[in-house]
Amino acid sequence: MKIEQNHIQDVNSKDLKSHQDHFDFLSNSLTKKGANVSAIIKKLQDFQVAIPSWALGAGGTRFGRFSFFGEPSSLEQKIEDVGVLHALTQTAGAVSLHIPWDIPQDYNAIKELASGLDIKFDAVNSNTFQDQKNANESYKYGSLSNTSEAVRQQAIQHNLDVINIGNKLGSKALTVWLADGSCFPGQNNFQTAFQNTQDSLKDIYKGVPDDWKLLIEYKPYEPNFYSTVIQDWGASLMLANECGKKAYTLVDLGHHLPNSNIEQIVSILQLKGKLGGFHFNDSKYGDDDLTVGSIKPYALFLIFNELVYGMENNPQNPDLAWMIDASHNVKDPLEDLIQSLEAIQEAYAKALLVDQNLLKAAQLDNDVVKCQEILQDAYRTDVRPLLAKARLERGGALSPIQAYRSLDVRNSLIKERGKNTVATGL
Ligand code: PSV
Ligand code: MN
Ligand code: MN
Repeated sequence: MKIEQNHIQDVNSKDLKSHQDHFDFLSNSLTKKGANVSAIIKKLQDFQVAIPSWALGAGGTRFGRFSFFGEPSSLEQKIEDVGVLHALTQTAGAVSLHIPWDIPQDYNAIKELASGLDIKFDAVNSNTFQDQKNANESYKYGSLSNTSEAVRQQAIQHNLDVINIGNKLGSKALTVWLADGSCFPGQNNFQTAFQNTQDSLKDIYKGVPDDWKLLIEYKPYEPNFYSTVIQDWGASLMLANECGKKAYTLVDLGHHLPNSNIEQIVSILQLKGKLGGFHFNDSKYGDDDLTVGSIKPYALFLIFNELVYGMENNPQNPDLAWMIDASHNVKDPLEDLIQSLEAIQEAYAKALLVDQNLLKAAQLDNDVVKCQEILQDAYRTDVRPLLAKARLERGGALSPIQAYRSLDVRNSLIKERGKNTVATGL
C-alpha cells in the first residue's frame, strides 16, 4: 500500500482553516517571547527518526501474541509500512534493519523501493541473542562474552557480515546489543565476561569502515536476570573508549533501573563526545517498550532539553542515530508508532522553546525558581500546531492518526496481505 499526496491533501482539507488559526495564535505569542518560529519548524522537519523493522508487527510477550493482521512478512513490506508512516508524519525517513531477520534478496530492488519512499537505511542491528538455523555454535551461555572461543568467533563473524550487508544498503552504523550475562550468582566470572566482550568488540571494530560508527547499547537485565555484561552507560563507555573513536554509547530509554537520571547521562556523554545513538520508548517498570511519552512525558522533555543543549554546544559529539525501539501488544503497531513519532516531535519542539541564555543567567544567579519556571513554561506550551505546520509544509498529514484511520490503512493492508501474517521480530 502506498499513500499518495492527493489522499493526504483530501483528508487535510477540512481542517486547514482551524489549523491555521491555532498556528497563528501560537506563532504570535511565541514570537512575542522572542522565539524564532520558522527556525523551530525547520528543525522539526529535519529531525528524522528511524523505524525498526521489528516494530511493524505485534510484538507480544512471552505469554502470547495477538496479531493485528496485515502485518508485513517480508523486508519489502516492512519498508512499505515505513513508507506509510513517513508519508503521513514526514518524520520517519529511515528504517533500521535487524540481521538475519531482514537479509535483502535483491539489494538494488530494496534500495530503489526505499529511496522511492524517501527512506534511508539507518543503523543495522546484529543478532547474537538467538541461535540461528544451521549455526555450529549456540548462544545459550553468551555470544561475544562466551568462554568458548568458537562461539565468540561465530558472533564476531556475524557482526562483520552485518556490516557488509549494511554497507551495500548505505547504512553508516552497526548497533550491538548483547543479551550476554548470567542468571545466577557464580554462573559467570564478571571480569572474564567483560574482558572477552571487550576483545570481541575490538575485533569487530577492526571491520568498521572509517565513515561508520559502532554503537554499543547497554541494558541492566533481561533476558539474564542476575547480571548483564554491558549493564550500564559506564560499561558501554569503557568499551567504546577501548575500541576507538568510531565507537559510541547508545542510550535506550527503557534500559535503566527505576528513577535513573537519563537526562544527566545523555548530557555527560555528549560532553565527552561519546553519545552515538538513541532508542526511544517509554516504560513504567523496565524495558516495557511502550509508546514514547505515554508514561513519563516530562522526563522525555528534560532529556530532549539536554539533547538540544548538546546539539548546540557540543561539536565534539557527532550527529545521533535516532530510533524508536518499541513493541506493541494491544495497539495497531502503525498507530502506536505514529503516536510515538508525535511524542518525540512534541518533546523536541518544547525543548527548542527553552531560552538557553535566560536559563544560563538564572543558573548563574542561583535563581532556582526561575530555572524551573523557564523549563516548565516551555513544557506547558501546547506545541502541536508547530508540529502540524512542519508536517503540512512537507506534504504530511495535519493529524496522522486521523488520516491513517480515514484512509483505512489497516484494512487495506489486511486485504492486500491477508490475515495470516506473522511478522519477524522481538
Ligand atoms: C532488547 O532489549 C532490545 O529491545 C534492545 O533494546 C535492542 O535495541 C533491540 O532489542 C533490538 O536488538
Ligand atoms: Mn534498544
Ligand atoms: Mn530493549
